[in-house]
Amino acid sequence: MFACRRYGRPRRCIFYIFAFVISQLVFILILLRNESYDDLLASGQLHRNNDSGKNYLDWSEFISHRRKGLEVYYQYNLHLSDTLGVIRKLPSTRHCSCDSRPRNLPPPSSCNVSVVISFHNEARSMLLRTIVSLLSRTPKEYLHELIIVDDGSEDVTLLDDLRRWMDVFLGTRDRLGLIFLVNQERMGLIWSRNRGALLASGHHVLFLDSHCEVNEGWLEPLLERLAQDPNLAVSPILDPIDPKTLSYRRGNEMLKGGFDWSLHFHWLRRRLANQELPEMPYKSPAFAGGVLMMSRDWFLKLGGFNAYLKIWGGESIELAIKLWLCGGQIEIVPCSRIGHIFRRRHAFDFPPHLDDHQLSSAQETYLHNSKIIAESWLDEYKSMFYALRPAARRIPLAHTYDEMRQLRGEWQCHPFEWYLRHVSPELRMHFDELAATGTLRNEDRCLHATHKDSDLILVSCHLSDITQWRMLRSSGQLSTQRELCLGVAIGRRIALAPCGRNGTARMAQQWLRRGTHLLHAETHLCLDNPLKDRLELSPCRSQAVSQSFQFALEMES
Ligand code: LR7
Ligand code: MN
Repeated sequence: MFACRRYGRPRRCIFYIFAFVISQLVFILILLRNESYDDLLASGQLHRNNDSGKNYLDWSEFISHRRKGLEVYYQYNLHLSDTLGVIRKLPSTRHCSCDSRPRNLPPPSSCNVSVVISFHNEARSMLLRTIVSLLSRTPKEYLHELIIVDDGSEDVTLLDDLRRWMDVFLGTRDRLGLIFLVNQERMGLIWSRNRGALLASGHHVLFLDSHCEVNEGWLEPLLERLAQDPNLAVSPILDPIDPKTLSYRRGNEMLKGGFDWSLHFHWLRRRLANQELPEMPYKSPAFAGGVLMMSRDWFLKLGGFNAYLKIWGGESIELAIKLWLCGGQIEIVPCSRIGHIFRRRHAFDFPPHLDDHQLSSAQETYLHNSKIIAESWLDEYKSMFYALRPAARRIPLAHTYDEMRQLRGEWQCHPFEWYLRHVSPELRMHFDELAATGTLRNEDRCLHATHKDSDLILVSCHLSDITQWRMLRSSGQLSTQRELCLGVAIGRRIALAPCGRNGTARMAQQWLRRGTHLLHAETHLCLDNPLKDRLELSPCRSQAVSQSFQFALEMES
């Protein structure tokens, strides 16, 4: 002002100063907007943890916009998630040699990735941390696009807010495609992921849960493997994030993925071959859970996730069987690490679709999906599945088996026998070792071991969690899924005890099959149910109905 007065034209001068200040402000704003996330990371702004949500780009505002009255139970520590910040430093969990190894990567023009994240009722802070960890720890040039599917969540403004948030966050970052999809009605995880993959245009497609944090350098080791074999599909090692404390721990690279004859997922121990280092990629009968990456074309040629499956469950097991039998392979790559919150329970409802009162709708959905897998791929071995999951017989399927088996003909896929022989000796061993399996019936009741105190009772065979027994050929032991064996305790009492490996404990647990009788090897007495509610041992009588026990599935001897 003073200067303006001295030069005699105060009004015009004030106008110039005003214009100058405004232009500077606009310039600063543009600069801020254009600051890429790399710059933000470099300036340390994205690493500020535990600062009560006051992160850059209005993180706290974004997460506080949860629709009022929305009370969703997430099955993890929501408060902690909200206060952790948009990104945090993670411990390095992979072997140190992974950091220094030179990577032999093809150019991004021939191997970039589309990431598909489908979510149903995910906490905003959790979803955002998943996305930001991905954007921050993935080489830009290899990340082709991000496809986010809101699968009918209750927080209906989330996706729009996210879109705006990411607009600011990404700034001038070029080339990243962003696709936001909403399922007005919930379609379930399996269809949502297929929907995303169909729209994807990257070379590879990767599926991620909405409560993950990718660790440094997660993508390169996976890409390197896929570049070597286009029919391969890969999984990282999943590092567990504790749902209560959100602490990030190291996942075990000595495990591979597999499943049992009920078609439930299991981890299997692996053994290192001569000269094999634990950090080297290794073959696996199934994926590490549901996180997997493969060529998009190959995924779609195989029909994607089996669209006969509903809502949640089984899709990665189905894809694993399909891949192995139809010319692909699966590898787990220990140098790639992704953190995932393993929740103890489902955080969402399953829509009821049958009126089977014995099963919860979650169990029913899983059983429905498993039945489709069994009918589509297991050939004669499906009897194992039905023996262990008898309730599956009652579940109606909307499609014919021919429709479901169509792909097998088109791709000239191997029979399931091939999978047992070449991919999962563990599953085959279970088959070879078993003399009998499934429910154990005496007249109209089945023998059940209660979960709480492992009491033995005789109950309706339709009980949803009825005990599935396994009788081993070699030892004659009769065990539950919790590795408790049926034996004879003091006073000739029939009781359950931990399965003995050798010696007297094992002797007391040895049974011989004589027709439909179960003969106790040590005492030469037969299992009997004379009062219809309590087991005892008594001299064998060939015609006694109370001594006749049938397994759901009895193998040929
Ligand atoms: O109706 C639904 N719609 C969805 O979009 C139900 C769920 N979802 C979303 C959900 O928000 C989550 O992001 O689907 C994802 C998986 O559901 P979770 O996290 O409730 O279940 P989970 O962790 O037990 O999932 C495992 O099993 C699933 C079976 O269908 C899938 O295979 C998941 O990928 C699998 N997750 C993992 O193995 C963890 C690995 C991290 C990844 C990817
Ligand atoms: Mn999950």
